Amino acid sequence: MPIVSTQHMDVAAGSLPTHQLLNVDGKRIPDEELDHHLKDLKEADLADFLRDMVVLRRMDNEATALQRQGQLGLWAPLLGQEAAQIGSVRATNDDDFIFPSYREHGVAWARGVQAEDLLSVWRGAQASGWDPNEVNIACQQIVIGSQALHAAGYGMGIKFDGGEQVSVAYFGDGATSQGDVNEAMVFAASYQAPVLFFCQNNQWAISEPVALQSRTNIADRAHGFGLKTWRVDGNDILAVYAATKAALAHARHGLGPTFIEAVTYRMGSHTTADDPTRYRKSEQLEEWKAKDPIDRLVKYLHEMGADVQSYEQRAQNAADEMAAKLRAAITTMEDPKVEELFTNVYAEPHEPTERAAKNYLDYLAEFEGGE
Ligand SMILES: Cc1ncc(C[n+]2csc(CCOP(=O)(O)OP(=O)(O)O)c2C)c(N)n1
Repeated sequence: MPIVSTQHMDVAAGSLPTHQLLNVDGKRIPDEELDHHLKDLKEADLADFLRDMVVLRRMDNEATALQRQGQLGLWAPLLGQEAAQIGSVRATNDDDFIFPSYREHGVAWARGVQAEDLLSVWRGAQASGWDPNEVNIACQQIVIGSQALHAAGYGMGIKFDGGEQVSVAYFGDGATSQGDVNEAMVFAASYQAPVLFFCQNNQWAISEPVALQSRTNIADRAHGFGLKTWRVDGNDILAVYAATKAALAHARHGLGPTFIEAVTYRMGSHTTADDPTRYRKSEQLEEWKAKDPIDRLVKYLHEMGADVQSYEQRAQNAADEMAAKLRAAITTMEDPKVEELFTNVYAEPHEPTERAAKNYLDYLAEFEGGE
């Protein structure tokens, strides 16, 4: 496959500014529109953001290694997208309901999902690693963009019930080309439903660069549906947090759906089954390495005069603890029984499914040792 150059592709200059509250050197940039959404953030919260991102990056590394060691079937790395995920989810209320894609491990983890429960799905040991109603986050969605429809429907339900919650859909830049996402935005806008569409523009949809499929900024697409929209530096955790707070407040005030484009970069492969060196150049990686979200927050904490060393140590300890527990759980996890494939397909007894299960088990029994 040739490496696609997008340099000749002009993306129409967007009408929306890209908010950046922390520049790559960790210097705070005033933002008239978003600054007040940071007013309640204390130094301790920033230290927690740092811990979250460090733990998350470690989880991602561990998962990639576990896949390479044959312990997982597949993994979709989030390397580079830590600020986009942590900054947004930490701005939500616990009862805001989230509909994630397969890459939002950080969002699920921040909601209280244990790393081993997350990875159990990628091991093929469970169909869902958690009960969505316990943590207000749905299972990870592989069908691109369909969770946006679920979020729109949930948001309409909140509106009909007169609730205070917001429904949040996470998806990638590629998903914005899917009919489902566009239909979801139409419905959410028509019903003025409390829905936040949160797009992590990580520049790639597998091997397809964003400029190839969208000749405008992604944020400008959403703007066209009449959604209040922000475009933010997705590697700047303060900008992501503040914009998410703004979007959620908008919805809670009954002003309808919103859209955030968090501009970030997928530093790893699309999944562990992908080799990105076949379609992208290393210079691009170097460019984005300099914009690393964790380094940037560390620089800002230094600027503030915080005791960064102790915060980093605490983050490291939390990452080590998570990693040891994760590895122990995954490497000793039992394989599911074949017949479990057929359970939970229907809520009520379902004769054709029972017949299919019996046929399959009879077939397997023909082989020596059964399964
Ligand atoms: C409906 C559907 N079409 C195609 C695919 C195959 N597919 C898996 S990931 C992907 C790219 C998605 O890119 P993007 O939305 O930018 O998200 P990212 O993977 O970058 O997080 C595609 C086309 C799929 N899973 N579902």
